[in-house]
Amino acid sequence: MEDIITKKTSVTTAPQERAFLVAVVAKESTDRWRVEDSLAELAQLAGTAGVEVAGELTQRLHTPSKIHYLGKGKLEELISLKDNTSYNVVIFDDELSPIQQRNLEEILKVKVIDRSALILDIFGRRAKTREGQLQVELAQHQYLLPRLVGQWSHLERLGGGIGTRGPGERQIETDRRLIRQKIHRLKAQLEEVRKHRALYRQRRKKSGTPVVAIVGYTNAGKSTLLNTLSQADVFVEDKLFATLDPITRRITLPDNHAILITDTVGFIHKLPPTIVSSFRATLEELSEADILLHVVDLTSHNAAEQCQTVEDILADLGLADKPRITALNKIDLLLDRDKTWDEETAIKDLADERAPLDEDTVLISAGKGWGLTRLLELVSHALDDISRPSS
Ligand SMILES: Nc1nc2c(ncn2[C@@H]2O[C@H](COP(=O)(O)OP(=O)(O)OP(=O)(O)O)[C@@H](O)[C@H]2O)c(=O)[nH]1
Ligand SMILES: [Mg+2]
Repeated sequence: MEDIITKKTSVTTAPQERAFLVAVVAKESTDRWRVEDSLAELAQLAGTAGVEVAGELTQRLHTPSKIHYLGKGKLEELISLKDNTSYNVVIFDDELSPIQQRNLEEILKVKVIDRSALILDIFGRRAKTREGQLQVELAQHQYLLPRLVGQWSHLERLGGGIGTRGPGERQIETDRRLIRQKIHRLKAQLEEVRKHRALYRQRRKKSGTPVVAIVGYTNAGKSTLLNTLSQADVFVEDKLFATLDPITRRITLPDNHAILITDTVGFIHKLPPTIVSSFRATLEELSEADILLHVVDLTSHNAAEQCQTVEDILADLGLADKPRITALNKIDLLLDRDKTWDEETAIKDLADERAPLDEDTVLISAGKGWGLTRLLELVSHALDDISRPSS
């Protein structure tokens, strides 16, 4: 059982994996991400998982094929590229159906995984606390359950022969039952974690200290901001999903009021649905917050798409109407390197140059500590608005 789980949700068991990345642009898709950008991000995810990228390929299709996902010609191209690029795993940018995955593995004769499995693999390595580990395990098992069917008939077809059919089918049932039992147990354990968190939040609420939750795309600088604001020592890294577990610190605003500020898991384009449902305990921290502080990496050329992705996920979580402050981060990287800038001129120059900022948006550099006074003023104002709602 463990073997199957590892095979389906881990990409880095072999010594060095060389991945070929594949994306299909469906003509009817309403996704605002350009396929090149989505693939570049997939490469970044592969890098975070320690996988080398051997090459990439895209195809425009009306709808992806239900059998092989790719069209026939592209599939042949992919096979012909194997010798030159020596890839030993293929990663698809969309979630594959169990049948597509199995068929592709049979034709390509290498491991085939999808973006969801890759993200689950990274989450698996990043989870440090019991809560994080339970949530990732739940997501992995939920991802795995519908994929078991292919697993055994795949083995049968490779092994073939008399007598394999019956036991194989019985084996699927046994494995499915075991996985369902495991999902059931994980859910029960997570329910305990949720209750504990809820109790803790209740106590926090009684104390009357407002809570601000930092949200944003992965690698936007959320943990860096928490560190700078609270002199905390949260792990920061230029890789994806450095943070999985929520962490809360107490800080004092310029108006001398105390607030609690929480840093949580980042979001990403095509975040696997099993992650969203499994991370309920963690994500409930967001729904309990008084204000969401959305940190955006202004230097990313996909800043707009990243913002939209975060907003879409927040809307899915029912948080679209939660009071929001937006902090456009990493402005230090946008400045002329030959000049020495101070905080005030840096912000003024950028604000003049960029589109006018609305009253809930600030320019900051979490790394350099720029713009944070203004940011905390906005937090104070927003909290005042909440405690004194306009009639
Ligand atoms: N130059 C510059 N780099 C920054 C700034 N803020 C964050 N970074 C860098 O951006 C990278 C990601 O920062 P994190 O704070 O780990 O980002 P995060 O949003 O917590 O990311 P996840 O936990 O992975 O979702 C790190 O290499 C940081 O040093 C900034 O204001 N300026
Ligand atoms: Mg972080």
